Amino acid sequence: MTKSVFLTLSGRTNAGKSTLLNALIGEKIASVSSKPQTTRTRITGILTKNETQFVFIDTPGLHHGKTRLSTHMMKTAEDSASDADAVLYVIDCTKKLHEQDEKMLKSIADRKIQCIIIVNKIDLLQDKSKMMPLLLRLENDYHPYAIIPVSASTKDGIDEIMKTAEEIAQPSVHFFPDDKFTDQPEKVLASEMIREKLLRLLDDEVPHGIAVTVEKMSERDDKDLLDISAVIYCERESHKGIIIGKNGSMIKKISTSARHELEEFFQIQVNLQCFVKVKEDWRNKEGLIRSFGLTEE
Ligand SMILES: Nc1nc2c(ncn2[C@@H]2O[C@H](COP(=O)(O)OP(=O)(O)OP(=O)(O)O)[C@@H](O)[C@H]2O)c(=O)[nH]1
Ligand SMILES: [Mg+2]
Repeated sequence: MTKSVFLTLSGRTNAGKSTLLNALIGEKIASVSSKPQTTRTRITGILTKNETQFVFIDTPGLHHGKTRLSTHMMKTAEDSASDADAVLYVIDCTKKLHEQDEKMLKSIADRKIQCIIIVNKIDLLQDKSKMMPLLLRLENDYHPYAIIPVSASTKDGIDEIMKTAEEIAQPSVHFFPDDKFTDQPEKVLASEMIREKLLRLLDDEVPHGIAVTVEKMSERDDKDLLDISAVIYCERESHKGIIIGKNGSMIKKISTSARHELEEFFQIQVNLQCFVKVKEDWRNKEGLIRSFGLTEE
């Protein structure tokens, strides 16, 4: 008999949800960076082990944002929680519990959604007993199904999450082919890999105003080469200058780093062309947000 379980990854921005998704799936499908608000849409990671199919849904982190894009991101995060069999609520154990954590955990408990609290980044704690007060408080205040301390970076505790997810799985058909590990189209995966490099290599001022679309992705007939052409959108001429860099040095660095990851992921040589264009204030323009694929409609 086959089984399946849907789990939504929820939590504050930077808690490590996307790192955890990649660790659970064993493939890098979600962008990770030290900058807040890295994830913008929901990303599904799929893992089929024997009879059970695990579907993990990564969501944009909770934050206080003012743009329309932020509003969409928060709606995506909130809607995703109610769609799943359980929520994996991710907390960074090196930070104090945030008011947004408390609100969200309470709302999950009130809605009787099964909650597994993941206390992440334990590799950063010298003294593990330091997290005891946090664990006790979480247990007392929210009565979750389980609390699991993990390190998404070192994969410590990942097995425990899988075991707990297995307990929740219900008899059901598999909703995805057993060999599939994400529902993201290849063009979206590629644009996210490029956006991740931009987030990592650029200063704080620019990254939030960036969107990347892959316009073309095709394999040559005569050789093993994948041509990818991408457009990087930013909000200001001055940002365009920063992205391109002196004599094109920054865009070259970004392209090279993205190309390496694309080649590893798609297992083929890649010819990557990146163009930079300015679209002012796109994060407040509904039509543009939609054209970048950042809404669910
Ligand atoms: N030391 C350590 N760092 C971690 C761990 N998990 C994530 N990080 C780091 O934390 C930062 C944020 O990780 P992400 O996975 O992008 O966080 P996120 O929750 O998806 O963030 P948003 O997409 O903005 O909501 C990155 O720099 C990660 O490398 C961990 O277990 N240990
Ligand atoms: Mg993320």
